[in-house]
Amino acid sequence: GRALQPGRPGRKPKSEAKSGAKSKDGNGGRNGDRQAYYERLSKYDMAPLWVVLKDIIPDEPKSVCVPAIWHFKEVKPIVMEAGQLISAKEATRRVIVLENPALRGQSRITQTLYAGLQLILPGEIAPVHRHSPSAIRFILEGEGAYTQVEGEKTIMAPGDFVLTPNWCAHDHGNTSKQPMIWLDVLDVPTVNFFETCFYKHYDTEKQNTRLDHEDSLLRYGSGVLPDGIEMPKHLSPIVNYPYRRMRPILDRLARAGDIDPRHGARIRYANPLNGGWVMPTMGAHLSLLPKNFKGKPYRSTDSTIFVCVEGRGATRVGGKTLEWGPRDVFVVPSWQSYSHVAGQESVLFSISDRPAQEALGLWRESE
Ligand code: GTQ
Repeated sequence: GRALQPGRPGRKPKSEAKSGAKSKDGNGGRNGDRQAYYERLSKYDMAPLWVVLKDIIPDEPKSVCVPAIWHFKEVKPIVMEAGQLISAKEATRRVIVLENPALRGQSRITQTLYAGLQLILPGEIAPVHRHSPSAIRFILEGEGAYTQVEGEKTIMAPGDFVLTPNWCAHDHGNTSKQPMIWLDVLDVPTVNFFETCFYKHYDTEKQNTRLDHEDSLLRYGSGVLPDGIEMPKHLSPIVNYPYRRMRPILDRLARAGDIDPRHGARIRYANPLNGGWVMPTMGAHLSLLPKNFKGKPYRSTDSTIFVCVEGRGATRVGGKTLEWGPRDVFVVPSWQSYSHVAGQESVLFSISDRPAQEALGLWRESE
């Protein structure tokens, strides 16, 4: 992993490393003197800034990740094979990690986010645990499996967006008759960057269900709030934002002509307590691209993971054309201009670390 970090101090400088110690450097022999000096510095765990300055402080972001797409049709059979090899119980979570091709071996799809395809077969239980990384699930296929988050059970369907915030106990189970596959996105690389990860295993398989399906959606997502209760406001109390409830809102926006030239008719998943992002580290959108949509180019500093929910289209990014259809997952790197086109009406889900960048005053966008 380390070797991939650009400009890590201690790396041999490109320009001077190979010029050797003698005076044929067109620099009056100073390169040799410098090299000897760098070696002396190194013994004290010190290094010259001027050699790495352009790498550690580039003029603009140069993402180390690359645009990539996972076509569901291709990867589903391979994900299903895992179901023959290991149980959800033995694996704890039976997940196939999506690794950015430029970040292989690092369990990440972007520098800050982890993504994976989780498979749970009929009758299986993924036992209860909790951890500091926050998770979201975006349901790709299957219907009727559940997740429980801090005692609230939610039954999931394709397109549902489910939150498992930092340190909330969660277990999954499939009481339906079909396999279920969903996309997990976690802020694992971010949490590990700060070296703040904790994990707790429980001895019981399932947590006791205290709250019914959609309790939090009805309680907090109906335009009212329980009066007089104190609760943390930095994250959304809603466990599941069901597709069945979100999809008609996109139609309303599109019909009213509320269509962004870059993003289409787009909603932002919001925390009903303050209107902010659903979590401090990850934020998500759902957008409808009308038939024959030709999006204007856009870029922003948050590398973004997309999922096609409905329709078919393509995204141009970094000289590549990513052609997507239902349940395909693709990723757009930081500060690379992209544009969407869709021949038929399409729906895209997207998620990124934008809330974290905004909280730190770092986020930028441009045309
Ligand atoms: O469902 O709890 O993809 O703990 C990775 C770690 C899913 C989960 C992942 C996890 C989970």
